[in-house]
Amino acid sequence: MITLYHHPKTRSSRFIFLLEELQAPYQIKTVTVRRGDGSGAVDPANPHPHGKVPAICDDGVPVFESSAIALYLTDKFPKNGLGPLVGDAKRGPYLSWLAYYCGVLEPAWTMRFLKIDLPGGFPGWPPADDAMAFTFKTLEKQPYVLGDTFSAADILIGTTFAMFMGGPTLPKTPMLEAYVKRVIERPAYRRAMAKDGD
Ligand SMILES: N[C@@H](CCC(=O)N[C@@H](CS)C(=O)NCC(=O)O)C(=O)O
Repeated sequence: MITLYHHPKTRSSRFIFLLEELQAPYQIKTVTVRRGDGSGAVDPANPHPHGKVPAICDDGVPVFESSAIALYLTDKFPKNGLGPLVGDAKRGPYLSWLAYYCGVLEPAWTMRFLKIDLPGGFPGWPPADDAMAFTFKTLEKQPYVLGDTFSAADILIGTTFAMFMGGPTLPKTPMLEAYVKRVIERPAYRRAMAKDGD
């Protein structure tokens, strides 16, 4: 049984979405987190080393960081094909997009959001415009980041786009709108939102 350590309307919400897609046995444990406004506190029940969400426990074994959790869950519950397995030609692209999401897209967007720039660029990731250009180019030629196959990588990327599209860091374009629609119109997303909490 998977326990998802969750706080409503945060990065852990999309793991309810993924667990619903996977039809995995899971329970949600709602925990407190520190909020940007200084309220809230780390919950001692949360196994995440920094008290963040998401984290999961699988029979007592903790897993943290969104990309690691996505990979762990799609490997463990493969029947609905949410993540290409070892031996599948799409395994490499899948791992790349999971890592790219957390290691490139998130930091690049965060710097842009905070209006922080370095003259020579950042040492570990490209400028936000380059990362977005690559992502958009991929989605212009195919419905999902892996091609025709919806995967957990789209859960991470599509739900982030859904949240920020039209804001200062992400334009609202017909292509992006169509992608977000494909992701959030899935029945598992609706079920997840009903379980997300306030
Ligand atoms: N890199 C982490 C980020 C997790 C994260 O920052 N989560 C936020 C909620 S969206 C959080 O727990 N904030 C509370 C805190 O920073 O203590 C991941 O993707 O899993």
